[in-house]
Amino acid sequence: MLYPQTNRCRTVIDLSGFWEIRIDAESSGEDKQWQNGFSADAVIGVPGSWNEQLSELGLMNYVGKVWFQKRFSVPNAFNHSQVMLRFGSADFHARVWLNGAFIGENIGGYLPFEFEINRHLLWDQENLLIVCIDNTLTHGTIPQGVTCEDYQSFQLQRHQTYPPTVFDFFAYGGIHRPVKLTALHRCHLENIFIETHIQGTDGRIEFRADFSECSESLRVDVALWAENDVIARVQHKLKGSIHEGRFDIPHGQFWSPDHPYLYRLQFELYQDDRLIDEYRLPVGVREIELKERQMLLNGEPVFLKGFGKHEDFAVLGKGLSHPLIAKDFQLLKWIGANSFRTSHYPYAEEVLQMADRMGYLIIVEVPAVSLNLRFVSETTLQNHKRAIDRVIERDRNHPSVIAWSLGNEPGIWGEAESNSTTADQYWAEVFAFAKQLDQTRPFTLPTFPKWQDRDLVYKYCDFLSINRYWGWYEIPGEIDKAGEMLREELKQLFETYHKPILVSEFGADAIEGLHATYAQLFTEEYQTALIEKYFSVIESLPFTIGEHIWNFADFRTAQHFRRVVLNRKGVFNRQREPKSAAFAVREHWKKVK
Ligand code: GCB
Repeated sequence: MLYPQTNRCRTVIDLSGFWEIRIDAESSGEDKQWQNGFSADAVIGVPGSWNEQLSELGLMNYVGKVWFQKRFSVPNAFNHSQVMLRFGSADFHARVWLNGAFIGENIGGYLPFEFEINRHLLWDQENLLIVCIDNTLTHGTIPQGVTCEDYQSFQLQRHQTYPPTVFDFFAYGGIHRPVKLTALHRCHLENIFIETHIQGTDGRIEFRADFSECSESLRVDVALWAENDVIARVQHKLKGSIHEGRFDIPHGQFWSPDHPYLYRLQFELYQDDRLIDEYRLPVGVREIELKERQMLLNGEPVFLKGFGKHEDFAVLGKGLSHPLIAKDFQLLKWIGANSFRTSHYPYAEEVLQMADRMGYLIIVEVPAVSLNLRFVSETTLQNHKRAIDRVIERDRNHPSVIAWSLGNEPGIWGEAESNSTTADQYWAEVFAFAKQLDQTRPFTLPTFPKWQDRDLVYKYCDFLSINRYWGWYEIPGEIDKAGEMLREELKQLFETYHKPILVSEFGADAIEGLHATYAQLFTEEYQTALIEKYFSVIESLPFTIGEHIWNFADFRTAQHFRRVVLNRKGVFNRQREPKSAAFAVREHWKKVK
């Protein structure tokens, strides 16, 4: 599914703005025919989570259904076009009606979905779009949901959070990314797949373009642009709905953090000599490769300096904000990072567009966070595979995406099932499925070493990603010992698997303004010292490929006595102001190549 683009043949209308909502705590909206329209409780800003935005209506910790409605008109010019309605994401389960007719649904909170709406559009009057969103998670969803009874059955009452979650970030609800209408010709480009290769100083772009079913005989022109010039062009008669081709680029410019060079592929579709569709796609030519001890970008070793992040901000929750994305990338530059992981779910497409432009190396994560293997069913497995398929399909053309993470910390509750034959089969199937979808990038799955070096996912990962909290959850206050434990553990893992290792999480909560002359948890000094200790260990080991601090910025979690409203492991606070650690990290990363 292509990202919406306005050009000579496509027109995009953004339905972001004020929508109306009605809370459906009893889940009776459909019986009451709210799909035909309802009297509203309030106005909501879209995109944006409902939680902080409308907390005064009791929505802060709300889990359940909320109905959204929006009226819109379409220009006459849309009349002869195919009209698509696309949601960047809605969390978690969305059911959609247009003018009373059910047009479809989507399950999964972090990926786009779209519907063709021509049959139900009204051309000469206002249209009524209704969306019912339910943010309830279950054992079968990705990510999984949890109940208070689950905590009890595991005798983990003290782990219980409100609202109950199995992961350490807030389960916001709402329409989180823009809702857009696109009008385009019935015969159009549906998807593009890019692969790039490098041989010496020459680059190669291989592409495949998928078209909607078109009966007429059509011509496809594909042009390769560098800056303002077309440097190569191919023209073909379209046979069937798939068109493949390639461009060889002698003495090419390659994409990297230091030189995020983007070519542009321009697809044009002609019927006789009339242009009926076009699409422009930025393309970075680059190659990722793993050796036993290194990650190579365009044949050169690269060391990942960066963070685990979250999509989270005051009032917006997970709602997309262009200024916030721009700010975060400025801070990443300022601090000297070159990389981050989209923990613990795929981020907005706009984030990856920015990463392509600014030269960031991104590990994109599938939203299978804290999978509990006792609760896993065939439905969970199918949903997991579906999420992988959709993430890879959405993000594979971005040069910034250098690896895929298929989840985070399965078996967090220490359930025996996470170390069983069934779990092994589960991971074998998940990794095999993922690897046939993309052979150009490595796969990983961050774990915490609950099973020491016996974690079942290690053998399937191309590189290991280790989340480690020595000096915080374990042996708190003992920074030197934390360093020793980390060193021993990483060496052991490398000796067992001979795969490069990313330390994908480490850090400490720090509340800005808390200070001490001695090692004291929650002070700014402790956070700084612990991060510096981890740096010294990680950088001294020849098989590590990077250090990702947890976290870039403080973020909201469900309520628990361990968290003072937020997880405070950010080196920036939630407003993006630096803590002391940010300055220390900046000084340090200036010296690390
Ligand atoms: C982890 C998780 C992350 C948590 C973090 C913490 O291992 O991957 O989601 O937020 O620890 O701060 O506890």
